[in-house]
Amino acid sequence: MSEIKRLVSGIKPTGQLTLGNYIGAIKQFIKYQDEYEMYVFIADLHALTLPIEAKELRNNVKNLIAVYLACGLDPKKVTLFRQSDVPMHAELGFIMTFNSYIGELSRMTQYKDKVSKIASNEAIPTGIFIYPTLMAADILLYDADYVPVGIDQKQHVELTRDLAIRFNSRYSDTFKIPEPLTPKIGSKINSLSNPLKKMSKSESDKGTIYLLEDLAIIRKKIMSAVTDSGNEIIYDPVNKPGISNLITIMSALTNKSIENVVNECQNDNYGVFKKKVADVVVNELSLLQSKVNDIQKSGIIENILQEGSYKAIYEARKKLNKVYRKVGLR
Ligand code: AQP
Repeated sequence: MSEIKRLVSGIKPTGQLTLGNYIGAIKQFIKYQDEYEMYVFIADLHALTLPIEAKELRNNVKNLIAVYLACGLDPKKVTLFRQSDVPMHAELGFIMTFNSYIGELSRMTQYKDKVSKIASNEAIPTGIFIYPTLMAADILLYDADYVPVGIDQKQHVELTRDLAIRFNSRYSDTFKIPEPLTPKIGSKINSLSNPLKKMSKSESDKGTIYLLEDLAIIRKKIMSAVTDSGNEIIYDPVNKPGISNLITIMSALTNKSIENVVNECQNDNYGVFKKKVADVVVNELSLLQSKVNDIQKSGIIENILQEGSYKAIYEARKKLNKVYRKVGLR
């Protein structure tokens, strides 16, 4: 009998969750929970990478866990926890930082991207440089076989592999080498106002759909999404990124292939198609929002997090003890 594979993933509570997080990550988690053993966490330590108000962080954490549950993550199947409740993440993160090289961290596209957004007269926070080593620790603590990520995070899983291989060869076999698992459709949902750019929760603009925002505003954002020249529903991400992004959203939310979506809508113009996309998104998010509301009122969240953290601590401690023995700290 083949052993059940293990998946680890998390989302950082840096802001309100977006449709990109939903399609690229959460919907995938729901799909995988019946097939794999899963550890899903709220990456609250990662949320400190850039300055954030304590009150806002607390609020984001509360919303994130409620969204996880409302989307159908089942705490009986998935170990669901808050990263900072399991101190081994920070401890192994420290070891991983010392196991990394400045050159490889400087090559991370996300780092270069984040630095490029900081004004030249402003200081660059160290966090945006070293957070991939914490991410490596998040993954390696649990012997993950797979890490479900959107395209933007794939490079960090590759770095994790490099760090694990380096540690294993320096000290002896300690870590499982994980692989990224990227969804076929929706691994990068782009901004509605700039379809060449990823939809991100920290970039608050009219191109981002937030899962918990007013449904009328969501509809308006989709209806005013930037589209391309022409008026035909054609999937061509290079030459027609705007309409292709909307087709991807439609495909991911209806579970239809890109070809099916395009065939079904071939007689639509952009306006008609946008309305159909808006209907699908609003319908899905309206259900989600009412479930989130119920969950937040129910008071079950803290218990679920506590139970999840016990399980995670048990696993993480075993791995960290092993690491400490190998490097000479025990
Ligand atoms: N636009 C996206 N399309 C597809 N997948 C996405 N993910 C994020 N944005 C998109 C996936 O969501 C998971 C959690 O991401 P995260 O919040 O931990 O980090 P991130 O990728 O940096 O997300 P954001 O929204 O862009 O956050 P900020 O703005 O704070 O940097 C990951 O699997 C990610 O791939």
